This record gives sequence, C-alpha cells and structure tokens, in this order.
Amino acid sequence: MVDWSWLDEAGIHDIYVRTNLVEEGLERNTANNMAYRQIFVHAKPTITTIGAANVTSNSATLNGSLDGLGTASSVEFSFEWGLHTTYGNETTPQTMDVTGYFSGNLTSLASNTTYHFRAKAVGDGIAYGDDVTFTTCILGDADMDGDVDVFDWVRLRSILMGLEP
Ligand SMILES: [Ca+2]
Ligand SMILES: [Ca+2]
Repeated sequence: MVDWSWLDEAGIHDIYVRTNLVEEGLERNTANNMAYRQIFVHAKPTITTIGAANVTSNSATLNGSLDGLGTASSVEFSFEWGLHTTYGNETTPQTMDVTGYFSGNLTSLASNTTYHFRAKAVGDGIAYGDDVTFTTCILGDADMDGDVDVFDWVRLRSILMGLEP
C-alpha cells in the first residue's frame, strides 16, 4: 500500500508558496511499492544592473550582466524602465544560456529627463538587479555640459564644419 499521507502536510505547502524555491516531488519505488518524498531546490538567476551608456537627448543603451543561471538551463533577460522605480516598461526579453553581458536599447526618450531601470532575469524564479538611473541630455547641448548657450553653437558649428568629431 502506497502511503500518500504526506501530500496533505500543510507545512510543506506553506514553504513552497512563501519562497517559490522549494518544490515537492514524488518518487515511487516499484520494488517495494513505496513512495518517497523528494525536495527539489530551485535557484534563481543572479544578475547585475551595470549602467547606461551612449546617452543622448532621446536614446540610451542599458547594460547588465547575467552572473549565474541558477538551476535553469536558459534565462530570459530584459530591462524594466520608466520614470519611477515602478518602471512600467520592459525591453523585449532575450534568451541566454550562458553567463555574460547583455544590453538593451531605448529610443524616443524625452530630453533632460531622469529614467530608472533595472535588469531582470527569468529562470527558476525571477531575479532583479539594483535600480540605476540616467539622465538624457538637453536638446542642443552639443558640449554636454548641462546647459544650452553660445558655446554649444560654437561646438555645433565646428562639428558641422568637420573641425571636431
Ligand atoms: Ca552646453
Ligand atoms: Ca555651457
């Protein structure tokens, strides 16, 4: 007679719901017709929000790294981003099956605006990197010193004439 009584143990079910890291399994030994309880440990991916690069008045590249896959064989990574730490936007998820750097491009941003973002990885559980901010440039701020004045026009003129990169 197989003993199924452990399936009703409320305490184990509570652990699963609370942490989402431990899962119950059942192995049936056909030799003696007994069932054995198994516990599978699920490890979330580990991930880092590195920062933003190539920030212009309306675009930026977001960088992050997948430091560990956890117990998943592949991980879907993306970036959550927005004006606040509630984010509200997410880049298209991409699949990674090895650790390494990844990036996402944002376009059509508002100028002179601070954005929040964090890396996200979905494997055996969901992992988030720390919140990082960047501020888009002021439109017309050619020398990127935070204001628009006559020096920006001088710089813009030099760029257009091919005297400066
Ligand atoms: Ca300027
Ligand atoms: Ca200036």
